[in-house]
Amino acid sequence: MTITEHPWWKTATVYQIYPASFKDSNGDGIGDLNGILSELDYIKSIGVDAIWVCPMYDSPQVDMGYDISDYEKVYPPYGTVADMERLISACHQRGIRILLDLVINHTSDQHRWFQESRSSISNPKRDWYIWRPAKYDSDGTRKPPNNWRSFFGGSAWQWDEHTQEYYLHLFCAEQPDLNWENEEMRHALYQSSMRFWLDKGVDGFRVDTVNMYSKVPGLPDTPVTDPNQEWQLAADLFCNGPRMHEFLGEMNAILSEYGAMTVGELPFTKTVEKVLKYVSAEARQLSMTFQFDVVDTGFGTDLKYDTTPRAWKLPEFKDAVFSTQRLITGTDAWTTAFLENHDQARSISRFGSCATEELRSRSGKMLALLLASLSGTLFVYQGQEIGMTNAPESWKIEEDYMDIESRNYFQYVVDKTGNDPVETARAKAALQHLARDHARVPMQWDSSPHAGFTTGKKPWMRAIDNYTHINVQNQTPDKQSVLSFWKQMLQLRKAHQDVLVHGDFQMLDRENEETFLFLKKFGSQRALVALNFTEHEQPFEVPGVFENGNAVRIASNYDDDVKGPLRCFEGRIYLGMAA
Ligand code: TEU
Ligand code: CA
Repeated sequence: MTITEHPWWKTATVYQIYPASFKDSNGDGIGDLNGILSELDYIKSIGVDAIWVCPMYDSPQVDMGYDISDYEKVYPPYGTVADMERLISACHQRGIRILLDLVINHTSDQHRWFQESRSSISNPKRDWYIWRPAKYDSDGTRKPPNNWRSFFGGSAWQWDEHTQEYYLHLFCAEQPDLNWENEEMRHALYQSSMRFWLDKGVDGFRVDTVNMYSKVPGLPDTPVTDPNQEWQLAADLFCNGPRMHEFLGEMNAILSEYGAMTVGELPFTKTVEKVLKYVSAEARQLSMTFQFDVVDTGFGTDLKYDTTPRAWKLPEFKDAVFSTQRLITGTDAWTTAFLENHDQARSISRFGSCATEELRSRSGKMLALLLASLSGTLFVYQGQEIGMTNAPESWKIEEDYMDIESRNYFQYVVDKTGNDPVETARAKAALQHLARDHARVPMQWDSSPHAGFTTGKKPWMRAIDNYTHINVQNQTPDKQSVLSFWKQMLQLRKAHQDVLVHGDFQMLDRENEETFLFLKKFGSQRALVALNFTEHEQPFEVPGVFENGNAVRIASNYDDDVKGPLRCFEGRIYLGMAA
């Protein structure tokens, strides 16, 4: 099959699983592969077509498995390679495809390649990572090779006493960046991380930080954008480097032998021209990418958590949606739709409301309706289908938050401000609103202790107390639940896939700060989507986009078919022919 005919993944909905927090099968408090296996029928019942399993490889878990020490082994608390083989075939038996997470910008510092690389300057694998000598100030103080900041704070360079050089780590010091300039390394990497699992039958990969493999030659300093900080965000120098497309071409040659699909994470890439180089079918690089425009809404511009809750207005959100939707208009490219993943706080808490149970349920359904009507491959994150929320304000950063990014940021603010109460309270509010932790809590299965996630005494991370009423068991038989609504929306999306999955997106009310109206177009088919992002009634009339004004309301998160104003967090889809 050529990539331009309709491959399976275009109309697919993918369900993302975070192994540590999905389901614990043996009571040790850590989710595992057998836990996933035991819930495949549940996953199937939602109506999804594929799962994406976050890193389940062997790892010291400094960054929750994004620090891989062996691509060909499974992290023992999660299970074994044989368990993975069983999971792959159990998925396939049910007609579910399975994607793994391909994390190849860096490895763990415990990977044997890095152990060899750091053992001496003359080791044959020395050049498999990015080593540089120190720079020295006029007063003889040792300095890293450049001023780049790591994503998790501090310099992106780590001094190695043993060989007296620095190595580069864009993420934490335990995640050294691989040197993609070294061809031998690349081929060993493709073999170990890709072929090993493709040979076992996986259907594709979510590709971590896919645009950072090629860095700007010479690794120069980045211009100082924030003079108050020693280390600067250097994204323009380590994203989308000159050899990126050559490397992806090499990878694609292997992936296409297996017909594998890829979805690459494409941060810091905003212009359509740049994105199209990754996702146009003709370019043969990646099947699709995750753009960050939508999930970055409300982030601080330099530091993500340097912000306050809800520091955004609806037009910005709409522009972000538009920038991902427009990728397929008049091109051969493909796109994705998502509001959550393991790096994002919960969408209801960010874009809806959980002030009351009624508001949570209403806004959760409105967001489901939005996602179901966007073009591209749809990704749903575990717990999103039952409308899980952020952890409450009562949670303590030092005790209940586990993510290295959250903890490092909070510590940075404490240190920088001398523990200033106003500044630390602001940082805490930002984390309560945006931290990655909110997605990483135990999945809420039922109202038994720890949300039914584990039968053990203590989960690795605390469950959110609202599991007593927000859980799979409650919502499954309840026709009015967020879960039941998601199931309906996924069916509706399939039933109208031309216009909902493949249609061109046109924004109708950009300046409106309360409602979001857009049109989807496919041939002469039209779908009008109307969403109220507030608790208050908002004026609305079906605009003159349909032939003879004829349109059928095919979906809503309210039962009665009212034509007038949009009620509290109401969402509607109307279908008709072009005027
Ligand atoms: O995230 C990479 C990524 O693009 C970061 O810039 C992201 O914005 C980060 O989470 C900062 O908030 C991937 C994984 O999804 C993430 O979980 C890992 O921590 C990271 O790569 C390192 O492998
Ligand atoms: Ca377990």
